[in-house]
Amino acid sequence: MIPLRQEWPAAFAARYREAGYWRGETLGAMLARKAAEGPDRLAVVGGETRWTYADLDAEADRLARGFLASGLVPGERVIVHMPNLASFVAVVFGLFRAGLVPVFALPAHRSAEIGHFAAKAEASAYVIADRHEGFDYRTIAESVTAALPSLRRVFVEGEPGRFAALAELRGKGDGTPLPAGGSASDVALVQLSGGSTGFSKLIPRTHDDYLYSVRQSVEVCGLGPDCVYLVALPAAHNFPMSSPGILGALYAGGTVVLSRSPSPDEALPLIERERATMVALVPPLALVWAEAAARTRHDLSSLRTVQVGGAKLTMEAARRIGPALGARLQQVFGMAEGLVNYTRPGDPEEIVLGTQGRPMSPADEVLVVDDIGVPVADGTPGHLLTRGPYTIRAYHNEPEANRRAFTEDGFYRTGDIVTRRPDGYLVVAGRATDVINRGGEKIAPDEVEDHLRAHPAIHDAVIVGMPDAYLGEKSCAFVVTRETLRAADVKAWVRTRGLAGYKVPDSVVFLAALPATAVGKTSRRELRKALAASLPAPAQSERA
Ligand code: AMP
Ligand code: DBH
Repeated sequence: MIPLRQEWPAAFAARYREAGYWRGETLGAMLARKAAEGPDRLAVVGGETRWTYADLDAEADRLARGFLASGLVPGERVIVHMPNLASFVAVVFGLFRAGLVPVFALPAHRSAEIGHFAAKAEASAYVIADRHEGFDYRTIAESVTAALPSLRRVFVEGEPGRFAALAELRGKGDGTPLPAGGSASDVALVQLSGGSTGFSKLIPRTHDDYLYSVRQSVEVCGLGPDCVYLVALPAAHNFPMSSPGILGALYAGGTVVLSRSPSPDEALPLIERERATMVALVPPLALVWAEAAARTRHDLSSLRTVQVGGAKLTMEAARRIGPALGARLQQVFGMAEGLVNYTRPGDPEEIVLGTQGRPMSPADEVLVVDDIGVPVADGTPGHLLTRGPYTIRAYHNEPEANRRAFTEDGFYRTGDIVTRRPDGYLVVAGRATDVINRGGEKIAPDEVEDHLRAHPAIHDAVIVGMPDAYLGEKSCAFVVTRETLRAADVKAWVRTRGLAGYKVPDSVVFLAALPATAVGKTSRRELRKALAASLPAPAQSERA
C-alpha cells in the first residue's frame, strides 16, 4: 500500500505552524472537544435522527471501534459513498477516530468511478446506503468487490443484502481500543478532483491543513453557535463539507441539517422547520430555488446567507438570488485542492454580484500569469496559480500529472483563467483546460470519450462543452461511426458503461470525420466554433 502523504517544504510548514494556522489538532479530537464544551447542543439533524454533540461523539466512537473490530487497520482507506444522512456525518468522524481515511465519493458516481477510486486509493472498505433516488448502490458493491479483491469489506446503511450492516458494526467493537491521537500532519481524508485530465485524481488533505481551511472559513463567514447549516448539495463535496460547511458548522458549535435531496420541495420545508440560517448551492440550483421561493408558502425568514459556488455565477443570476431568497448572497470560488475565495459579509453589492471573492487566508499566495508564466497586470486575464497553508503540493501517486499541475516552486496550476482586480478580488473568466463544468458537476471529456470509443460501432468521439442558459455548460459529443447509430444509442451506451448520469452527453452530433489541428490532433477548438456557429445565442439555447 502506497502511504498517503501531503507534505510542504520544512520552511513552509514551520511558518504555517508559527503563524498558528496549523495547530496540531485532528478532526476527531475537534469533535471530542466540541462535545465536551456543549454536550447537549443540537449537532446533527437528518431524516428522523436528531443528535446532540454528545450523541454524535458517542456514535462516532462506536463506529470507530466497530470498524477496527471488523479487521480494518489504521491508515487504511475507506470509500464513503452515501447520500445526505445523519449517519454520513457519524461514519466520517468514526473513520477519523479510528485513524482510517475516508475517500469521498459523490452519490452520482457509479461503478466505473468507484472502481477507479478504489483502485487508485488501494481502498480496503466501501460504505454505502442501500438505495438512493431509485438506485441500488449494492450493485456497485457487487461489481467493484468482484474486480478488486483488496476491497475486503462493504458496510451498508439500511438493508445490507449479502454485505454487512452498518447498524451491526455499532455494537461490535465494545472494548476495542482506539488508536492514540494520531498526528495532525497525517492525511485525514481524500477529496476527488473534478478531473481536468482524464480520470479524477486523489487529493489527500491533512488534519492540520483541512481544519485550518474550516477555521478560517468560519471566521470569514462569521459563523457562531447559532448557525444552522443546511446541507443541500452532496455532503461529501468539498464545498458543503468545508467551506465552512458541515465541519465549519460543527466547529462553530452550530447545527448541521441534512436534506436528502437538493430539490426545493424537500429543502424549503426543512429551512422552515429547523430555522436554517445558511446553505451552499451551485448556480443552476440557486436559480431553481429562487423560482421556487417566489411561490412557496414556507417561511424562509431564518435564512441569512446563501452561498453560491462551484461554477461561474453570472451577474444577472447573482442579482436574482438574494432578493428571491430573502438572504445575503455570498460567492464562493473554491477547489478541492485547496484555495477558497469568498466575498465578505460586509462587501458592497458591486463586489458580491460581480466577483468570485478573494482568498480567505492572508497566507494564500496567488499569481495570475500569461501562457509562459509571466505575471500579468491586474485587470488582465491570466492563469491562476496558488500556494498556501491549505493548498496541496501533490496529488496521490500521480508523478506525471503532478509535474503538469504544480510549478517547480510548489504553486498549484488551477486551470482557471481569472482577472485580479486591484483590490485583490478575482473574477473567473473560464478554464484553460477542456473540463466541462455542467452546473458545478465537472466532466473530463477524455474519460467519456474513451468509453464512447469502446463502442464497437464508434470510430472516434470528442466531447466539448456548449453554452447553456441554465447549467452554464452542457456536453456535446461529436461522434464518427462505422455504422449508423442514433443519438439515443450513444447515450444509452454511456449509461451502460457505469458512468455517472451527468456524464451522458446532452447532445450527440454525427460527423464523417473530426476536424484536426496542424499536427493532426483533433481540434476541440474547431468543434467549439462549429457549435457556437450552429447554436442560437446562449440565452435562448434550448438543446436537450
Ligand atoms: P473541483 O476540481 O471539482 O474541486 O472544482 C474546482 C473548480 O470549480 C475550480 O477550479 C473552478 O474551475 C470551478 N469553480 C469553483 N467555484 C467557482 C466559482 N465560484 N466560479 C467559477 N468557477 C468555479
Ligand atoms: O467547486 C469546488 O470544488 C468548490 C466550490 C466552492 C470547493 O471545493 C469549495 C467551495 O471548497
